[in-house]
Amino acid sequence: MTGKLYPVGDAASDARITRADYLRRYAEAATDPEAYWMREGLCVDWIRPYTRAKDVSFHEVDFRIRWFPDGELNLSANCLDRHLAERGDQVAIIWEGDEQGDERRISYRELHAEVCRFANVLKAQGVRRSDRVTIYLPMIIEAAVAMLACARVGAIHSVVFGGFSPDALAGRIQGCGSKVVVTADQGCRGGKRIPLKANVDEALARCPEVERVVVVRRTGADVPMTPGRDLWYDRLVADASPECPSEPMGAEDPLFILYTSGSTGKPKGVLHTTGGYAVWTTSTFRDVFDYRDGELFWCTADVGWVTGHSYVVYGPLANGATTVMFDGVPSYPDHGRLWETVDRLGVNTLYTAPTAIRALMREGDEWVTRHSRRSLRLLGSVGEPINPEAWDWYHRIVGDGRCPIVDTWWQTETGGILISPLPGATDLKPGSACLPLPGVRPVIVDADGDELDGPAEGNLCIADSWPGQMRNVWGDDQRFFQTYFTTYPGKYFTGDGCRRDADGYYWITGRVDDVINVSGHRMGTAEVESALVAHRQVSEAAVVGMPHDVKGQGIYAFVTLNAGEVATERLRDELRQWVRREIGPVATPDALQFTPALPKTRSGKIMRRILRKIAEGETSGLGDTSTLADPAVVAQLVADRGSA
Ligand code: 6R9
Repeated sequence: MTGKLYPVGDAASDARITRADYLRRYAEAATDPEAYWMREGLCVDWIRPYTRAKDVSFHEVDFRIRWFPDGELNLSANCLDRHLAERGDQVAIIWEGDEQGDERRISYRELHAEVCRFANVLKAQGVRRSDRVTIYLPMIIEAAVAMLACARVGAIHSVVFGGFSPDALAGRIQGCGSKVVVTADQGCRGGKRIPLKANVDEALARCPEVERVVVVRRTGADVPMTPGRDLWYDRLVADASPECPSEPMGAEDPLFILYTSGSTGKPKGVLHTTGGYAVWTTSTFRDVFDYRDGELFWCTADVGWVTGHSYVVYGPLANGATTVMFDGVPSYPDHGRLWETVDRLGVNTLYTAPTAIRALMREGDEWVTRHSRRSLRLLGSVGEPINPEAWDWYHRIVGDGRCPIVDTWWQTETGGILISPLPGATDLKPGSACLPLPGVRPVIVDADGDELDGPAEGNLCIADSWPGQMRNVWGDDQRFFQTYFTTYPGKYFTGDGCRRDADGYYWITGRVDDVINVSGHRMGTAEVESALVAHRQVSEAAVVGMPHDVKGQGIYAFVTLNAGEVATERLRDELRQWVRREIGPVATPDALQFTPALPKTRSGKIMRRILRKIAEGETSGLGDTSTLADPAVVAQLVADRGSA
């Protein structure tokens, strides 16, 4: 199957990159990467020009990933200062609140001044180059300000999603040793309040190293302030100077840490550095979204995820775009929210996740068609595979069949988009992320690590580096190499399965490791399991993904209780709430099945393959169960399935 084809057609007529351009650039980047990147690197402004582009080896003996290594730049200056002369009065960010029509606009000049003020605040609080700052904020302009202020003074930001629990927050603060936390009194989501400051207070009971908490007033709620530790953002900023020179940063100096779930252990602190990340987000934003001056770009992701870093903040601002920050949800106050907002603001590109598309599709076309959506030119999708039905609805109903869809495949680790159509260059196939960007070399390997040619299905690796690649796991060099470069030596392993069709198009089939993709958010099965076993009545837990109509994947937990404990409906609810509190709402199990035992091999390994099948409801073809220590366990699991 190669899928239905949507030819480029009209989109090509005024596109900046045509098919011929794409093919030429792809070939150049493949044959002479050094020359290609020496030129492409100039999409950002350098304080000190680099004299070479690429310095990389994926092999253990001389392992290194360095891009533009002797260059110096500042990403905050690239996002702000360099636009002041030409577009100082242009709106940089439109903030759209949780309540429909609650808007705030900030120009490049104003944003520059605000970032300088907050950068001076950080310095006054003792923050220096390479210090870590944890940002735990809602989707408000101050979140972008805090990120850019860190980048300006050379501090490393670690943004933690506002939906994470105090526990998860504490782990991430300790993980990178932040001494400063930036938060808000409360957040607002779908009409509800999120107690951000209270969560910070709870987390900090376990983080004695934190010296300062800067609190933004979002709702004006009365929150307790710890004297000597907690300070109000507005007071600090009001007294600070609106001028702050940006630190010249080495291209390989760290820019940020972002924690993400892996298949084992605690979440990893993915480390990105300055130069390569700047070049990758700047150039991919420009090319994939074919951004034109004066347009309005809306990525609905939260800054707590990598998509928010790269395509709400850095990519758009480095390009001098106007970017929308949305502090609400697509279902509030009703299911027409996105389209009402698209019309009211005049959005040209909408970039969102399949889970949101599927949820809205379920509510019926009326919510969409009662709004004009005439401003839309391009639609984007990210975070998980988009099923062809949802793609078709997005294209036909939301885009009235006029707007190309860019289905962009990438990861926290990749910094920015790697595989995606270009709107004027690529014929589209619903459900396929299509083709690699110039400089990206995907390869499909089989279980033995052999590269497969032509049409094939297997594990997705990337054969060579690109500038936006992560550089390390914070505080654990071994884990970086071990996680990504040992499964298939000499290649970066993505953790995704993938098919390549006869036209060379890539179809991502989902994770092949123990990561579950819930509504486009990564959850490690190990994290949910350790939360469950922390409950005093639980003995063992195994967690797998299950198909879910809206979320893509849901979380299915198998739980065994301690001797003497009784499985009840109440305990099932309690355990689901427990996980929600321990990690956050995204981790709440959708199904929880009590079982007297888990299926294990004789060496004691849980056979997840079998649990996955049971969670999928595929109880007939369970495959070979003869290696199990106790095959009777499986019959019991199947019999009890309905109870979850
Ligand atoms: C950007 C982001 C990464 C994982 C990735 C893959 C899945 C992302 C996708 C996609 C199919 C797409 N994924 N985009 N799968 N088609 N267009 O989501 O980063 O949170 O690190 O998740 O998401 O499985 O490996 P992250």
